Amino acid sequence: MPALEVVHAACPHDCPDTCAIAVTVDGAGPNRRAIKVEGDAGHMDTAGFLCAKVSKYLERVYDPKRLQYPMRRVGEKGAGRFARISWDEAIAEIADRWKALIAKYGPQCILPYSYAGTMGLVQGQGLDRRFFHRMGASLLARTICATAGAAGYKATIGASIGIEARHFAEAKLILIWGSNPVTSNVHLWRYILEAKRRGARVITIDPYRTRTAAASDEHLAVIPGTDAALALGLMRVIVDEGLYDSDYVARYTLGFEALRERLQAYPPAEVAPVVGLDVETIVRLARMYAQTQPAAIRINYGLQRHAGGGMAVRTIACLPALVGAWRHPAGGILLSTSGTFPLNYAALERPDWIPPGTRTINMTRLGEALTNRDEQGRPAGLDPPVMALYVYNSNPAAIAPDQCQVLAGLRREDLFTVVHEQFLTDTTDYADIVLPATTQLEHMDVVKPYGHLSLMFNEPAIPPLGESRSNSEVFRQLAQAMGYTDPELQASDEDLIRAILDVRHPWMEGITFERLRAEGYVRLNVPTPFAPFAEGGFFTPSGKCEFYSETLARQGIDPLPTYIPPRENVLSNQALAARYPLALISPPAHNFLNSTFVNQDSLRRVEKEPLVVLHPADAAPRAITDGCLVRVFNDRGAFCVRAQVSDRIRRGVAYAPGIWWAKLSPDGRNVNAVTGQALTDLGAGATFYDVLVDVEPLRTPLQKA
Ligand SMILES: Nc1nc2c(c(=O)[nH]1)N[C@H]1C(S)=C(S)[C@@H](COP(=O)(O)OP(=O)(O)OC[C@H]3O[C@@H](n4cnc5c(=O)[nH]c(N)nc54)[C@H](O)[C@@H]3O)O[C@H]1N2
Ligand SMILES: Nc1nc2c(c(=O)[nH]1)N[C@H]1C(S)=C(S)[C@@H](COP(=O)(O)OP(=O)(O)OC[C@H]3O[C@@H](n4cnc5c(=O)[nH]c(N)nc54)[C@H](O)[C@@H]3O)O[C@H]1N2
Ligand code: SF4
Ligand SMILES: [Mo]
Repeated sequence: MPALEVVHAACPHDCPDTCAIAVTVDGAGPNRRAIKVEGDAGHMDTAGFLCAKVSKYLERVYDPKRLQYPMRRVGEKGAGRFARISWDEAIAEIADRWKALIAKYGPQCILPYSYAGTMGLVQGQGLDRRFFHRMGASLLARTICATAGAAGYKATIGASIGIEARHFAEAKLILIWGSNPVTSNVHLWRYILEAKRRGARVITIDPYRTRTAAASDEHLAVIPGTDAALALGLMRVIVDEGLYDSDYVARYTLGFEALRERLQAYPPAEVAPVVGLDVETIVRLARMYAQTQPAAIRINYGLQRHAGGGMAVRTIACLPALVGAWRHPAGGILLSTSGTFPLNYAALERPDWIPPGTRTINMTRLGEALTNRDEQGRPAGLDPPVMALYVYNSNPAAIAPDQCQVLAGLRREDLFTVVHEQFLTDTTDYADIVLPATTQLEHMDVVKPYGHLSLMFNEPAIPPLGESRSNSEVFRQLAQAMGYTDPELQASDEDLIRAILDVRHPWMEGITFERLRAEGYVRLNVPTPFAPFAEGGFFTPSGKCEFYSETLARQGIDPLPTYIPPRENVLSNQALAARYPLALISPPAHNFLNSTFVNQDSLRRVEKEPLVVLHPADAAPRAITDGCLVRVFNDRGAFCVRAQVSDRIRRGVAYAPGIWWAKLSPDGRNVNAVTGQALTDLGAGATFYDVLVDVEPLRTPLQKA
């Protein structure tokens, strides 16, 4: 019997933690099997444990429902009926259809659609980018998650760089702001618990009493989308009471006087009703924040899924400089660490191949792009129209906003849709051709985390299951079939990793392919302890923390922090609120990762079924009782779920954790039936949590859509 072998892997999921995984494998050749996945104890930040989801990764890899061979549609679109075909047939058919469409409409009629099914750089943004750039296909703006916050953070700080996760353990005050680390960043939570043990105070700002909020010292249940107003109110108190760090402000910030002026518009008494907290709480929080050092803020993407999401992140990101929190490694703010990695994306993706003038389609507006109609039904004027869609690393039929319009687009008979997937998802149901994809155990990759500072190597542990192929392998074959002879389109996965690492930067010194592969993960050569802005050195044009941003001014955007109310909110849109009085948010479920894992029986059993949580005071007048089936609706659509009546949610807000597969939901629709395609102020991002709805008990028998 051959000895067991342990292989270095890295979690591919869209989660800040990017855990180091040790995979135990048994056997050799085609019979090689993975028999255990566990956290790699050698990695400091991920600490040898995996979350509830990925500790069950082998169930996913060996799930009998895994796609094993290519298929062609035999039923109508949406029915999900397919017949097996060979890879040769599949690739030839795709290339023939694309060539014919390109001849008639030009290459921009082809739209790639992908997001973060895998965060691996090779399988997520390597040959796919090269291939579609070479083709001249429409570009996709990948805005569905984080662009608003990234743009807002950039305006203030200059780059996605912040407190290193491990330093949270040394903070004395931690604000967890629009973030639920117990669920979505559990390895940071470990450091926060350590800080708590050492006496830190932890305050969570969230409309819902999440697991994180419940385990915090204090929970402030704000009204969704109002965080910028809260941050401005806090700054007003800090400045009025002279609690700011005048030395840090003078040396390392830009625009303090203009900010001081702006704060005149945000006295706590006016902020309080907007954010739904009382004046005393705002004043107390401001004093505590300014007077407790080091103070760490963890913001995440939850609070930027609103009309003013970019400005909200920009505004909150001003706080640490105002009080000089950055002086200490455990002081400051963390949104994402991704800007700390100076990788060679240009070599990986070859943006220089994009034909000049190529259009960009915003993935958040997929419904509009596929139907060539805007949300009001007017012609959207896309010329050429989108005639072919190639989906990989994403499940847009479940995760994209304005589901009714997305599905109307996917149902088009004249749209040629290819979906490369591990499972038969909501999206594959609309595919003309389905291709089987490998999982993380079956392909090579390097993953760049956004919650810590190590680059992670993923060694293939087992051969591909059935006939499944990795994303990069499929693009190599498509390139051949399309007659694209560029050697760059036949690059191996190893070549691609070497291209990414080909940079000269002190933080990357000594980080080679060989070393990554041998060690499994390597921390960037950043100074230790990492206190990036202790003495200024921000990545903004001025090198300072920019309270005033000339860059924004030049784009015609307010150069100062400001509060942009949600589009759909009881104060800012009273006409709509009269018909749909409840603000709906749909953050991550604990046991799913976006729509991934919803079809994994053991995890779905824990989540039980899709639900909406309502406050007792909102449920009672609607005759909604705990456990009854309800219909959640607005002008865009409706979906049916079970109601949970609980004071965990603040009054006036409904909470529907996502992202269930529509076909595994009571009426064949999920929460994205009511979300919209409107974009954020900065970064053109999605506004998933900027939604008004009403909820009613289900009166008619359920019907599957
Ligand atoms: N278990 C699990 N982990 C995940 C995911 C998952 O689906 N499941 N998804 C992954 C992905 S793709 C991402 S982007 C991250 C997201 O991670 P987070 O950004 O942490 O995710 P959200 O849950 O969207 O937002 C966090 C909290 O913000 C609250 N919130 C919503 N709107 C507002 C607001 O306006 N103001 C304030 N203060 N709070 C608000 C929500 O109630 C939620 O508890 O998580 C990743 N990790
Ligand atoms: N209502 C609402 N909607 C939301 C959100 C919300 O909070 N509320 N969150 C939004 C956010 S933050 C995000 S990031 C998006 C996430 O949206 P997506 O990035 O689409 O994420 P998933 O739903 O996890 O779907 C990823 C798919 O990729 C597949 N996949 C995994 N690995 C591979 C691979 O190697 N190759 C191929 N070809 N496929 C692979 C998986 O099987 C899975 O079906 O959803 C957004 N939608
Ligand atoms: S999903 Fe996040 S916490 Fe879970 S194993 Fe992956 S990186 Fe770690
Ligand atoms: Mo996300």
